[in-house]
Amino acid sequence: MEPMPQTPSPPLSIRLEDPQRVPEHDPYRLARIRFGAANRSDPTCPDTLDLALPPLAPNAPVEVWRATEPVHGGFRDGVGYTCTQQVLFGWMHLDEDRFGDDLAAAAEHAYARLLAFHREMGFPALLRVWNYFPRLHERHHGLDRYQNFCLGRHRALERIPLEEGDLPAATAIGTRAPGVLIYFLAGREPGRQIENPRQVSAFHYPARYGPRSPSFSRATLRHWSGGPHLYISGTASIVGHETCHDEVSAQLREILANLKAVMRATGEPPLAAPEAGPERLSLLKAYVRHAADAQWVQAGLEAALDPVPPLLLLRGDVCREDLLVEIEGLYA
Ligand code: 3EB
Repeated sequence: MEPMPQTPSPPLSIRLEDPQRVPEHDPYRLARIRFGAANRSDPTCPDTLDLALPPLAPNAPVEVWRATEPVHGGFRDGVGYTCTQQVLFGWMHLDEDRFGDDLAAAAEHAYARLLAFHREMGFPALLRVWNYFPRLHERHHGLDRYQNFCLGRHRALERIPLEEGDLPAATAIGTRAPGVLIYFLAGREPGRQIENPRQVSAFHYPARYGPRSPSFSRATLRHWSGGPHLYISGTASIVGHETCHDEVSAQLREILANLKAVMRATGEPPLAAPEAGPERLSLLKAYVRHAADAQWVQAGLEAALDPVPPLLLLRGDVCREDLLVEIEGLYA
């Protein structure tokens, strides 16, 4: 009998799922990301991470990355990973005390290791990175910890052959529990980096935001056989390089305009269609500084988007003290 012709699909899906329905083991699972009070990782169970990002709505879902082929994984020199023929998920969970509270040194160490790891594994294209660490606004050596993080990340990145235009999409958010957790998605072939015409590229921010600019692009567009994915970075109420609005609902509207602008900047239908906006995305993750603002974020999204995509509201600190909310998105 001839095999059924299969519709090609991208090598992974990323979805929010009911924790009751997520099995303990799944041979096709790349990642299971849970949200709560503490950071936890287990080298013997490298597909699972617990992040210290408390959900701000009842019945918190789990984020599940599922592959189209069986996954294998392991843990090597501080890096946990899972992979298929086409994609690599990897993470590092660092105890900062080893670095004497020097987050620049910790970030430089983590990035040097992660960058070497995904290349050695044969997945040279870093598509998307998530960075979580505590006490984001605390000051050290004349800089806040987010600026120290940017400095260390920059130092590791400048040692490898990488152009500005190759920087991955990213998220960097403050937690309230110890531990630095960084995880990423890498592939065999690069995606296309997308910038937002409404915003100065983060890697060109002026020095007043820190001695080294944040090393990330606004989004990565990857055409998998089977369809495009757009991985949109954490997006805040920034126009040009400046924070706009001091009220959460106004910041949310600016974020929605930025998300739409990033989609348009791909220049490709259906993402760039004039009528296409964030309601076309398949996942939104909103980080809210003050838990009490979650209701305004939820209400604002419901008023602006029909339908509201699958949404996860998390408590997290955004990297400038005047930013109250930040939203990342996925089109898949
Ligand atoms: C901004 O646009 C908001 O340093 O990796 C968003 C996403 C932000 C990623 C990062 C920072 C980062 O500047 C902050």
